[in-house]
Amino acid sequence: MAAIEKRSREDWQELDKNHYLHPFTDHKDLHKRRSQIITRADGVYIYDADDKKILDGMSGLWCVNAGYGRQEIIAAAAEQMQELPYYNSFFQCSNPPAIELSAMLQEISQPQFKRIFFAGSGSESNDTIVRMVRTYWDLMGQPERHTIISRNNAYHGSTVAAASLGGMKAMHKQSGLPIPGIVHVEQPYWFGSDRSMSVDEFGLAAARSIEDKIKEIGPDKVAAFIGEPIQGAGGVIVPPDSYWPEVQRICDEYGILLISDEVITGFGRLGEWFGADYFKIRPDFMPFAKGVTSGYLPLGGVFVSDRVADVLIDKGGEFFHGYTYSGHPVACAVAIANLKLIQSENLVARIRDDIGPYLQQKWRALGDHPLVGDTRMVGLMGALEIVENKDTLQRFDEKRGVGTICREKLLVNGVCMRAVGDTVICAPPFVLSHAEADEMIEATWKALDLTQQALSAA
Ligand code: PXG
Repeated sequence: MAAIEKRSREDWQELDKNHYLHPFTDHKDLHKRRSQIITRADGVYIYDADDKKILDGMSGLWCVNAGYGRQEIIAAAAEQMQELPYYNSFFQCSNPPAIELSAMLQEISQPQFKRIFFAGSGSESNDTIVRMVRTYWDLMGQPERHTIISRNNAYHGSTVAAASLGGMKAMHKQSGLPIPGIVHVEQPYWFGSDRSMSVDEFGLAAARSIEDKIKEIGPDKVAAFIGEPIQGAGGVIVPPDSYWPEVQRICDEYGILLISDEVITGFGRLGEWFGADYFKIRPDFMPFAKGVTSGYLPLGGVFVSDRVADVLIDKGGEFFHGYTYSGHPVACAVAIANLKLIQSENLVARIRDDIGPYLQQKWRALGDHPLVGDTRMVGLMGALEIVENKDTLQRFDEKRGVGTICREKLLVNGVCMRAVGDTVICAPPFVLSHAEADEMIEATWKALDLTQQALSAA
């Protein structure tokens, strides 16, 4: 018997409205419109309950990197479910997929990483890091090194610690966050600044806001700095070239731990295995999730550098932290199949040398549209800024919701992207063909035209 009943779109929408509380959703608004029910997917396309075909320009939620319907991944899950669907990694137990995956992850990462801690999501991975960072400094005899520096508008997840690390003001306001010992500095978003400095000057200034904060708090009280190599949920914010080298200098100079949040940028999205490789930084921790399984099953984790892991191991004592699903055998088997597929199809090099440059060039050409004030794309992670005045780069009044209008027009034209304010962002699957890239760009130009028409009609 099939686990899922076949129902009409309307029936699903009614059940959805009555029983399902969605993440990051204004339910009152949703109940007026009803949900878009996605029923199946193949390659880079998703299909809704009316069988409308939509090019998934967001890889689900930045995760379905290998594309949908990959039989190797599906088979790995089914086989592992037959063999051992679950067992825990507590009480001195382990399982082959978790062991194999940890070894495989160290092979594709920088040499300081030999050990992996598994979690179920990116948020859990960042919670793990908060606890591990503070435990590390305790073990080092510096318990006063407690404060973690993050950035405004960062996204590191939704649990209490991860949302505290994040710099989303609205999230903080809703639940009395951040928790103590987490502070925020400037994000390296030149376009969003007053643009009085050159891009590189601005990058240096944004990095030096970390140094200023360290001096303000006291260097002996700062434990770590966390940043996404490119901020994703915040609007695909690509830092100036001057930014990350200066951040690395500051972390080195003050001896603070560097955390590169690779939940979006990990596993190839920028045309290198990790964002840290792309920006040539040497982090002490890398949280990951999403692309490790191409989203086929939930899995997260943390690359822990020898600097930290050696202390945790050598000093002994129990680290009182872990999850039921740490090292879940089926999720780990799926990750192995996914990474093998990315390797055998050379998808990371394909982003660096082929589909990346191809899409980037076309994306840049969208900058000719009268509504577009700026475009940026690294690997397969891009953004365009919608502006009211192309010469002054003046933005629209945010109340007009221009980004959302454009996102809706994109959907009408068969492409799914995200809008962050008036920034339209995309992160398509790694298997995107040239023809599909063309289709994505044509739909975006058309959606921008339709947005312009809607604005002049208003
Ligand atoms: N770090 C980063 C950099 C992320 O992007 C998380 C941590 C948390 O991962 P989990 O698996 O706990 O969700 C994320 C998640 C969006 C959006 O709207 C982005 C994320 C999640 C939900 C929505 O762009 N990123």
